[in-house]
Amino acid sequence: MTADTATTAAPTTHQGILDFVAEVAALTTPDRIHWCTGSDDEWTELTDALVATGTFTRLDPAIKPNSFHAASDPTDVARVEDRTYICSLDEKDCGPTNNWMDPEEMKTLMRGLYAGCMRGRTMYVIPFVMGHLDAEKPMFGIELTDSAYVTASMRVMARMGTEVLERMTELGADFVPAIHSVGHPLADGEQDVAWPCNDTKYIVQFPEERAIWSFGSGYGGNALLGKKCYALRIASVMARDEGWLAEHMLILKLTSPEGVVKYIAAAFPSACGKTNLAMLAPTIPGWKVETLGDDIAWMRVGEDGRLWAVNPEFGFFGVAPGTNEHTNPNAMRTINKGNSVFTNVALTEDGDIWWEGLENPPARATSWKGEPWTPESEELSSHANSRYCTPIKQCDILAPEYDDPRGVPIDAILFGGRRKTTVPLVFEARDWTHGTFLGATLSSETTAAAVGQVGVVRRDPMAMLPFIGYHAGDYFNHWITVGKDNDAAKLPKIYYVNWFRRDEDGGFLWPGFGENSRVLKWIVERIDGQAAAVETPIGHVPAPGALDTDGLDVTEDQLAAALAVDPEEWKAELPQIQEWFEKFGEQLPAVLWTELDGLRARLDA
Ligand code: SAT
Ligand code: MN
Repeated sequence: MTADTATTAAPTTHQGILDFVAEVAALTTPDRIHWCTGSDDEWTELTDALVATGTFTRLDPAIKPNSFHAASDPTDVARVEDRTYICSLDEKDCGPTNNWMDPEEMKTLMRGLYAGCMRGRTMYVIPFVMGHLDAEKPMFGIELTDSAYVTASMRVMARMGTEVLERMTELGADFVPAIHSVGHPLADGEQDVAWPCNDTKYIVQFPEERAIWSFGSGYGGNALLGKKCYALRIASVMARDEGWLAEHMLILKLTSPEGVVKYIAAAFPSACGKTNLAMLAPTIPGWKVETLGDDIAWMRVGEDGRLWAVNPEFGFFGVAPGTNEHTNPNAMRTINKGNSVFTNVALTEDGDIWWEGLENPPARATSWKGEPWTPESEELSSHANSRYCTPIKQCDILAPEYDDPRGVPIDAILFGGRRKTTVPLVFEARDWTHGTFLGATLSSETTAAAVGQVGVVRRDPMAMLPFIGYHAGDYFNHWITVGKDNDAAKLPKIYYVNWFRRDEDGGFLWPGFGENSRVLKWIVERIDGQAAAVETPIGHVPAPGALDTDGLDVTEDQLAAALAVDPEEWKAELPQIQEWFEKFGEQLPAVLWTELDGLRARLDA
C-alpha cells in the first residue's frame, strides 16, 4: 500500500471516527492503517496485492476484464448462524430465534480474541453508506477490517470511500461502528495463507449500541458488515424504533405492454432465487422487468401513505451455481462486463470461471478446492454457495429509479420459500394482517447459504429468520402495527409464491425462471381488479384460466397440481404453525393466533 496513513495523518477530523480507529488499532495492533478512498488506483493496489498473496487469480482480461477468482478455506464458505449473536442488554429482547450473550461478557470474550489479532496485517478503514449518500438521513458505517478481500468486496457491494468520509466529517454524522478480523495474526516473517480465517467465529450485533463485531470468517454475510449485519440485523432494530421496515427482499419494476408500471418487493430465504426473480427476463410478450435490488429493501411509509422502498446496496452477491443464459441472462451480462469477484467456483485453464449449471463445461478445470476437475469428476467443481460479487451499475436492466433516494412505491409484497408440497404456485392474502400471518409462518427447505443440513423444512418468517435483530414476536407485532397505523388501502397487497412444488416423481410442477412473469402478470392484474381468483381456506388462488399460459409448455394437470390447495396437507401444517407460535409466548401478537384459528376453521368448514 502506498497510501499507508497513521491515525495522526487521518483524512478526517470527525472525532468519533478517529477515536474508533485509534481504539481498535490499539487493541488489534495492525502493522499499518489504510484509510480507503474507493478510487480505481486503490482497487488496483488491493487486487494486485491479493493476486500476490495467492488469494486472487486474475481472470483473462479478454474474457472477464478486471475480474478475479478466489477460493476460500474449505471451512469458511457460508454464514454461520450458530455463531451469530444478538447481544441485547436484556435477553428478552433477543428472543427465541437468535443466540444471546450478555453484551459485556461478549465484549470481554471478543476483546480477548481481538487482542493483537491484526498483527502483521493492514487495518483498512472503510467509510461506507448503506443507501444513498444524499438520502434525507444517510445511513453511515465505518468497517475496520484486516482483510483486503473484504475491502475489495465492500467496494463492489456498498457506496464507500473519500466522498462518504467527507460527508460524514461535514455532518459530524453518527455511524455504525463495525469491526472485522479474519483472526489470523502473522508473526514476523510468517508467510500468509491464501484465505486466512480462524476456527473460532463470532458474528455479533449489539442492537442498542448499533455496533457490529465480527471475528474469524472472511465469507460474505459474516464479513461484509454493511450487508446482513447492518442493513438487516441492526437496521431492523432502527426500523422498529423509527416505524419503518428493513427486509430481506428484492425490488423489481414491472411494466405491462400498455405501459402500466408496478413495483414489487419479494422475500425469499437465501439461495431461493431472489436474484433470478429480480432480473427476470419475461417470457410473455410485451412485459418488461427492471431491477432495483436483489437482496435487501428498506421501506418507509411516505407522506402519500404508500410504502416506499430503496435498495441500500451497491452490488449483487449472487449464488453462482445454476446461473446461466437461460435462468438469468441479465446476471450473465452483468458479470461478463467484468469488475467482479468470484468465490468458490471452478477456475478454467483459459482463465475463466465455471460452475455447475453454466453452459459448455470445460474439459479440465481447477475445482474450488484447488483440485484437478473434469466433467467426469465425482465432486462438484464449485461449492453450492459459491458467489459472484458484481457492481449493480453494470446491470443493463437496472431501473433508473435506483438512483432516487426516495425509492419506489411498492404495489405488492411476495413471500416465498422452497416447498416440495402443500404450498401452491401463488395465492393472495386476504388483507395486511393475514399477509403478516403468511410471512410469519413462511417455511422453506434449508439451502447451502448457511452452514448446516440442506433440505430440511424450517419456518423462516419473512425470510428473516437469521436476520431479525430483536425478538421475532416483537417483529411480527411491528408488521401488524405498520398495517394498523396506516391506510391499508394504500399499502401493498401481499402474496405467497412457491416455484418449487414437485410431482410424485420429484419433477418440478412449474418451469420457473422467465415463466414466473406469468405469475407476476396475474398479481398486477389482481391489484388492478382485472384477474379472477377463487377463494380457498388459505387465500385467493388464480381462477381456472386466469393465469396466462399462452405458449407455456405445461399440461393442464400439471398446472392444476401446481395451483391445488389440499386441505389435508394444510391441516398437517397447523400443529407445526401452532408449535412455532408457541415459541414466542406472550410476545406473539394475539391477532396471529386469531389468524391461525381462522385458517383452522376454514379448513374444517
Ligand atoms: O449472507 S450473504 O449475504 O452472504 C448471502 C445470503 O445468505 O443471503
Ligand atoms: Mn440474502
